[in-house]
Amino acid sequence: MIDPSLKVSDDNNEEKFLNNPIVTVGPVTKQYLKAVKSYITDGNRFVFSDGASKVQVSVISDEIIRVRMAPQGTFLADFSYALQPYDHVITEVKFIENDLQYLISTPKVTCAITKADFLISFIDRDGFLMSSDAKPMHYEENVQFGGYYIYCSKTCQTTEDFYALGDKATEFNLRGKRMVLWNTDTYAFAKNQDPLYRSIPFYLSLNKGYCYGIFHDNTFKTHYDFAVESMDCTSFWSDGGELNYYYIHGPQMVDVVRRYSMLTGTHQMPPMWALGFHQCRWSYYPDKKVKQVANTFREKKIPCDAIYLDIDYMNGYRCFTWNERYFPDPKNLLSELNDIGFKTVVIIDPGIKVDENYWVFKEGKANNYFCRRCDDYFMEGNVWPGRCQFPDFTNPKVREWWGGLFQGLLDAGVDGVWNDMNEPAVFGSGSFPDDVRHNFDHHRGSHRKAHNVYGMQMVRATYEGLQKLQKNKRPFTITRAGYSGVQRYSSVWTGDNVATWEHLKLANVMCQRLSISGISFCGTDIGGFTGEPDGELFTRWIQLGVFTPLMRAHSAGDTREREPWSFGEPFESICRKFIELRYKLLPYLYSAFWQHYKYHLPVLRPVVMLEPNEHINHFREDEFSFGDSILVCPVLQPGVANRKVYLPKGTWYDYWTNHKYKGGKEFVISTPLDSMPIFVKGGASIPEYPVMQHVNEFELESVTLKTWFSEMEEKSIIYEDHGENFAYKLDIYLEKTITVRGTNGSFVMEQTMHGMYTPRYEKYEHIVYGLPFKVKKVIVDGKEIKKYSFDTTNVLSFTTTKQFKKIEILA
Ligand code: MIG
Repeated sequence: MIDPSLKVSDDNNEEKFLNNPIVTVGPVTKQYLKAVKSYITDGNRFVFSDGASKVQVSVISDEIIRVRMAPQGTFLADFSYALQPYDHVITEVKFIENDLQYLISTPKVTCAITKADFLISFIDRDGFLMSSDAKPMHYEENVQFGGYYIYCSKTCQTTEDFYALGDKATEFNLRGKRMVLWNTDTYAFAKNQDPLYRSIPFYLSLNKGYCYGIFHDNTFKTHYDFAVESMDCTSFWSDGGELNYYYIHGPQMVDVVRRYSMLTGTHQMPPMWALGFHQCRWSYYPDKKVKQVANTFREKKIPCDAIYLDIDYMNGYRCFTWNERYFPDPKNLLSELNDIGFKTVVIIDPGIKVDENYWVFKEGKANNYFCRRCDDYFMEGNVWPGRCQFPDFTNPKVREWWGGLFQGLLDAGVDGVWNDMNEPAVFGSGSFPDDVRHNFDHHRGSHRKAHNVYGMQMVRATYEGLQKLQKNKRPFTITRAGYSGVQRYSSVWTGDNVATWEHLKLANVMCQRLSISGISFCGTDIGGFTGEPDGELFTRWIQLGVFTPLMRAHSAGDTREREPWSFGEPFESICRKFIELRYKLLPYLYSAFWQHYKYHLPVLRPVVMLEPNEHINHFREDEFSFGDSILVCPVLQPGVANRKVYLPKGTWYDYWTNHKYKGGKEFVISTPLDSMPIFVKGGASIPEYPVMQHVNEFELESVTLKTWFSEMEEKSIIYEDHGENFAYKLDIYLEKTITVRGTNGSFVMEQTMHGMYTPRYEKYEHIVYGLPFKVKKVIVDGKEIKKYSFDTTNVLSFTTTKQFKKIEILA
């Protein structure tokens, strides 16, 4: 039975072209794995064979098991753009063979392979069957391009539902849907239109409170069927490459997402200003117009940190140039903007104009950096500049060159880069033809293999270039296209949406979906890219935008002006109030980002993730938690005086009124236009900044620390650092934990800290809500303080130093 010839070599150099069927005559029609004939064990890797095909099962960590299939017995080169290096913990792996099965077990999960039919299943340590193959993995030869179409089908239970998969414009729960991953420029996309801009081959299954994920690390066009073709079967298949998936165990939903982030990485800490409000439009020009918009923000006292330059800032849409008529002195303009607290973000597209007098084209041509077709012609297509060629961002040399091209923009004072059209988009044909060749980091491939990673490698080149040029300053990038792992290099927006209420609802669902797909730093074009929102829709979108990690208003060039004041009163004042709320919450959002970066938690967490055991929550998609402690429910319909909001179990307080709720059911909450349902978890401590017109407008003297009473012990994490540099990677940061607990006569708050950063402010202004008793004494670090006050609703206020260790509030 043990067959040493099955050993998988790590040296894949000679084998990647051997995967074609050379032994059989005629194409291989659909083949299913047959009975397991032999196996070999090699540390934490196990290879099984049915005589022709091989399947490798490897234990990556206690909770992650990888499965690969080689149709003709030769595995493809083991290379991934998605994975990041990470030490995964493997405690102990047990291998057992019985009459029917092979069992590979970690302390958390068992992978079982049936001998008779090669079916693979995963079982929780308490015996719950998480997932099992509905049929053996199968494959079919692709005669035209070589390689195989590869297929995997898993049984689907009646109580099982599906989530994640990136940016799909459909219901949050994916059961009953068929989806395709193929990055596509989808101007004014419709609900249920598919595919869209990003390819994130990671889905979650949730059944009876047990959750697992499947990350299929395959860049070819990939298809999903969640119980459509057959109600009891979920399938995924790809048009090429290797069947190569990671089973990610939970059983908690949030842990599956965390483990996916360990595999594929998280966002870096964004510069603090990137969490402020961003104003974008296609396009602000000339320079006077840009200044006028920026000045209006300051005159009207509406906070804003970033303004964008869309394609018209360039000379004939040539990347890395300026239109000298509209922008005769970019350096001066950007420094004037900077003086009033604006960062400037500029767009850069992949298409490079074919123009022998244009240095970028000349350099790219001279160095052979542009993509070519199978017969060696250049890949040419029309985009904004006219006839263009396109850098092959899958070539490491090209990425390095590209990264260096940003020097000029940085010298002019540019603060961030927006990568658009990187699906890649080509006018007319949509994208590149399949036969375009790519370097694929020396693993070579056609566009079929590189298409879905092209945009990610472009923004990677951008990010890495900026990082190198800016030295110790955090880059800010935003991209439209992406593949799993793109979060390591960029934030994303959801592309060309429409100014309708339906799209506002989609915006909410898509950001939650991106967040649980590893892409927390996401946002939508507030107001809708194309079409005309009225004041009400725009205002409701701003409200949702406060709670999307990236808050950017954007609009197409053929729409009416679209700034927060464009709709007059009362909309302007309400927008101001909500943008101000965003700025108050900045230290809280920053702390949520830290928890994403450090502990791999998504910033937005849907209700089903908070309470996966309640089956009805499988279908909720309006409410979500923003970080640990704030639950919001955007208003998604016009003219409504109230709406239903589900609050998960536990104690919640209305952020506006401090009314206390016992969760676990739905409530009707009134929703006048100047409000939206926002709730804070009992026991939360939320840091707030004073309203600033932009980040670092003035030196802070104190931070407001709002704390809500709880009888249960609750912890909140507050994170602080320099805000713009990479010192946090050298542990120069401060992570504070506030722990609270209460009784009917006392409330105790304790603070612990670690890290090496010292914030410059000295004081906390405390506000404590929901105390169930009349306060008689406030003791800070053992000393009673006399200066405290409470209002008619028993909200307590007092001041302490930022270093307090223990506060006792007593009846
Ligand atoms: O073909 O740069 O999604 O945000 O304003 C359209 C112009 C190109 C598409 C982007 C949009 C941007 C627009 N771009």
